[in-house]
Amino acid sequence: MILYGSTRSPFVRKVVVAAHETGLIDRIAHRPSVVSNTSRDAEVASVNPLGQIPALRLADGTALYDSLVICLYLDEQAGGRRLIPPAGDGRWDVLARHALGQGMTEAMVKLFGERRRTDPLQPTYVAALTEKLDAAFVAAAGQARSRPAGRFDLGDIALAGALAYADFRLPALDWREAGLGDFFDEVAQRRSVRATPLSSEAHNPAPAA
Ligand SMILES: N[C@@H](CCC(=O)N[C@@H](CS)C(=O)NCC(=O)O)C(=O)O
Repeated sequence: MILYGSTRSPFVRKVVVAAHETGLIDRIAHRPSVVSNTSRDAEVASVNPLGQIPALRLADGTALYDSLVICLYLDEQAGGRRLIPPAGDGRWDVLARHALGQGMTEAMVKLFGERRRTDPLQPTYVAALTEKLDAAFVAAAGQARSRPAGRFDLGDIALAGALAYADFRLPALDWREAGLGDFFDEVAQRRSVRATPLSSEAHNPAPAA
């Protein structure tokens, strides 16, 4: 399997954490790829017509994207059930929590993009993104309070990734204030999380997300 991605992408990072957690990391070849809203990479686009990372190319040529689809594929390859239950209430709970973490991350990527604009910020848009994130932090903190100790499913991976991305790009966002500090401090100890820090590596000079 070839994974097209960058160490600065929170969506790629979620997939890499999932690959560690499912024991499949050694079966993945990493292809560093530079993309942004305004620069398309031909090789990535040959796998994902949307031009986005992460994108996964299987040995038989099958292309898989986006990050959720890749995570579900990895879980199935590992026998299922590690990251998400195959059916029932538990599956919907994980997917809903994943959607919250994913939505947080998407809002942060937009907010980071707005902060980097050289034309005047759009205060209404920035305020709307900030309000969305504040509400999401409170909702996630409520969910984290009823989380069984040691659980690290796809929903937890998405949330942990969103919080790590906040520290990476938007350190002024006060998610700890909402009550997510204990959750993050626990999951930050996991080998999969420690092995996959977000970074602005040299091969990827233009911030893409
Ligand atoms: N929904 C996608 C989002 C992926 C995404 O937005 N990736 C960014 C990099 S962090 C990207 O490829 N941006 C370039 C673009 O959107 O054209 C997923 O979860 O995989």
